[in-house]
Amino acid sequence: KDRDDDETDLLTKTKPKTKRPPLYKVMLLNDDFTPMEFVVIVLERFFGLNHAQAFEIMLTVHKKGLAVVGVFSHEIAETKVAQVMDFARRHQHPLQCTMEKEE
Ligand code: NFA
Repeated sequence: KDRDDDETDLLTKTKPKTKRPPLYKVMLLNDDFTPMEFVVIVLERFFGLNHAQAFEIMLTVHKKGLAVVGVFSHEIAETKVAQVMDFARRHQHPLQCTMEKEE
C-alpha cells in the first residue's frame, strides 16, 4: 500500500518521498554433491523452517536450480549468507548461498 498519500499532493503535484530500506532475497543454489539432508539441516538451522518446509524448499532448489529461502534487510541477509557459506565450507560441501536486491 502507498504510504505517501497526502492531501497536499492535490495542490502541489509533488509526492513526499518516504523511502523504506531495500529488502534482499537470499537464495540457495543447487549442485550435484551437497547431500539433500545437509541442505534440509541448513534450512532448519539458519532460516527457522520446520522439517517439512525445509524438505520442500530443498526439493525446489534440487529441481529448479535455485530458490529464494527468505527476504531480509541487507545486514540480516549478509549474515545468513555468511553463516550458510561458513557451515557448508566447514562440512566440505560446495553448497552456494547468495543474496540479491528485491525489485
Ligand atoms: N542436488 C543435490 C543432490 O542431489 C541436493 C541439493 C539440493 C544440493 C539443494 C544443493 C541444494 N544430492
